[in-house]
Amino acid sequence: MKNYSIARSRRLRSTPYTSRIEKQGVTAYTSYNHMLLPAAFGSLEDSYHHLKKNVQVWDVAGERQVEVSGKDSTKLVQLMTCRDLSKSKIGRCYYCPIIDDKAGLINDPVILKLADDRWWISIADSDVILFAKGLAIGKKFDVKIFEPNVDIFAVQGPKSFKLMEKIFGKKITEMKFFGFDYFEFSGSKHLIARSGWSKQGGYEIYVENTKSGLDLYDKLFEVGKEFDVKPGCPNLIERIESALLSYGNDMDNDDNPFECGLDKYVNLDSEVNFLGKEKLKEIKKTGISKKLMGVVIDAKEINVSKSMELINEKNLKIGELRSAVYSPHFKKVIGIAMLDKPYYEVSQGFKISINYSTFEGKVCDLPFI
Ligand code: THG
Repeated sequence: MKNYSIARSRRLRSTPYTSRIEKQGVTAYTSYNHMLLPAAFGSLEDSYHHLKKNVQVWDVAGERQVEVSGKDSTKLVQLMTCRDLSKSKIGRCYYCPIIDDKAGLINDPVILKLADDRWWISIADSDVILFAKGLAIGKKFDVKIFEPNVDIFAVQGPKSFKLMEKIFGKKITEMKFFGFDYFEFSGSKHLIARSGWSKQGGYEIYVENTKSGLDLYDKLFEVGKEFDVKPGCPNLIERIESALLSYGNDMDNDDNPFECGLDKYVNLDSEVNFLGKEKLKEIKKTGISKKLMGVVIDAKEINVSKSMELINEKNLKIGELRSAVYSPHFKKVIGIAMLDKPYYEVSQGFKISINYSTFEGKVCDLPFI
């Protein structure tokens, strides 16, 4: 496949880390929230093995924040998500589907409660800020909504704990999963969360003071030599093996949280008010007509740049493949697919055409085990 360069402009924003990762060997970008998001540093498979064994530093500044503050901020944030935030605590992160009145997914952010009247919505790739502003205007809410200057970088991998301990001391290793706290580095306090878009463990640093953040970025590479630290980015192989969903790839506004297996983050029995609540109750009663499932395909290679049809033995379309990659662990192509009812059953077989050849595959549960 021929590779094309991507044209830079103000619309496709650089991050404070761009000049660094370009010196460090980034080889591919994607775009995320109108910003550059690194997609590869050479071989995906080499990065995957390295991430599972060591530690990497990722420029994920594309995970932009939508800050909502003011008297009605909690009401607005709750209105946008089907997850009950009434018992949420300051200093915690919450993975929350954001849905519209038809229960269609708008985004699947991590929401941080900074104060009783101040929230950060750490968004996936869609313009949540416009949705939030529209709702606030329509509801006449007393809120301030804006995109603050926050540029996240992540430290991911099993050795991230030892590396971060060298800089911040033991306290940082005691933080619980999805907790956050403030840690001092070169004269600035940084919000650091135990989170990240991999299942290999690690942290995300929400950098507000760019100068100090860049010093910390450099320090991690200096101190990290003994842990074989490398630059990296969300890894397609690792994230599919770990079944971390990607908004815009695996699901979008035409899918609801039940169809995407996000049932855990839907609370219909509490008193809280959110968009799409009645619709979700109705869907719960009548049932879903499609479901996101895992698939395993007897192939060695795949490149998904649009939905690919899954066909049964009668040549009927039974679903569509939305993300896939060759997995060195399973030694097959694995993927995430939306299967139509009644085909969303484990062991359901299908055929798929990849580069004009036909391959056999099977449906399986998510996460893959
Ligand atoms: N970190 C931050 N912001 C983000 C992402 C992130 N915004 C965009 C995108 N990633 C949002 N999507 C996800 C998807 C999954 C998770 C986090 C963000 C995740 N899920 C855990 C899991 O599936 O095991 C646990 C969630 C829970 O149960 O609370 O971590 O990565 N800042």
